[in-house]
Amino acid sequence: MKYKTLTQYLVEQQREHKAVSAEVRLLIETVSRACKAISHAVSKGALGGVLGSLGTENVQGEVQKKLDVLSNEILLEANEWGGNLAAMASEEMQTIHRIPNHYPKGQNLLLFDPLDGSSNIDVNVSIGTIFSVLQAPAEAAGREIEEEDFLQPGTRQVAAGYAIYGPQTMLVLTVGSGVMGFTLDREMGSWLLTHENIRLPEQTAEFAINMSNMRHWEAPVRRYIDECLQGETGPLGKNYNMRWIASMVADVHRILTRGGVFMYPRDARASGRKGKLRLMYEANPMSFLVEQAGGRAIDGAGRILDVQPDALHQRIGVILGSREEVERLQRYHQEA
Ligand code: P6P
Repeated sequence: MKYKTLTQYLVEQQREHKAVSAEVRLLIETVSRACKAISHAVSKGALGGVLGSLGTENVQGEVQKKLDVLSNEILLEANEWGGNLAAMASEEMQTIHRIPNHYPKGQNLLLFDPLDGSSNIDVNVSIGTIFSVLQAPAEAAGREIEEEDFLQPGTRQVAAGYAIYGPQTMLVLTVGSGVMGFTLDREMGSWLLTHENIRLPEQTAEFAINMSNMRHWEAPVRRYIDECLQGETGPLGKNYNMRWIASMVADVHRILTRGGVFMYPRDARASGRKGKLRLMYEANPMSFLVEQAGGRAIDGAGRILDVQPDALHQRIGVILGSREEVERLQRYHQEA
């Protein structure tokens, strides 16, 4: 079977829908090349001397794995020279990364979690890269980009996606015209459009949450999970299955593929009061993808994409996936 390549898809989007400027097309192609390099490094594992920790902590206070830092460096180096970026921001860096003056600059802002789920690296479980593309605000023209220029609600994203480094390496992408899945053909080095117009099933019988945090959950989350656990004899009238990979990219990819609801809600812990996941480069790109596939994404009572950020690394509660389940959870939060 002949598959369309990522470049063909992006050129068509640029030509037909004007949803993609030449700058954004080049940016996505550059990010996809960086993800190929990260996939290559990840797949070497112990043979590449890239497993294990560096003994340092990132801005989140999390132990940095060698591959976290390597993946971050790959993305920075790949994107600095392209001329289509004004600046970048990463989970691994405290401050924004401006484009060096000897390179041309563009209008886009790129945010990424270079290697999400990295606690799974050393145990050979799927991990991924998450990215989000915003446009520099018009008032930033002629001046240096500041952190505040990144603080835009998720509805302003012009593109978002993730690469998942699993049994296959895939790139799942939206430019606002639905969600497309590309599988990496390692022999050709091409991203091939194997999953066109991914649609997230509106109903599900599968939830994903870290059950060990149950005692910390807020009432609406507790109510929903209790009802799921009651199975077909309970108010939801069906038996539910549970999955938790502890790698957001892998959990979200499963949900985009077969439905489900992913939950990392805020909770009563000091560390969980605002949630664990980061708004700008985890929740927003994943919410854009999920909504483009027909799903929903909320932080409790409200839509994640509407949240006005007030800090680059701010955290947020995340509930996303099959429309019917997420709308039920939103009702439970509103009734609380
Ligand atoms: P826990 C990985 O560290 C991550 O940021 C997400 O990819 C994942 O969904 C979550 O944290 C797992 O958290 O508390 O279950 O280990």
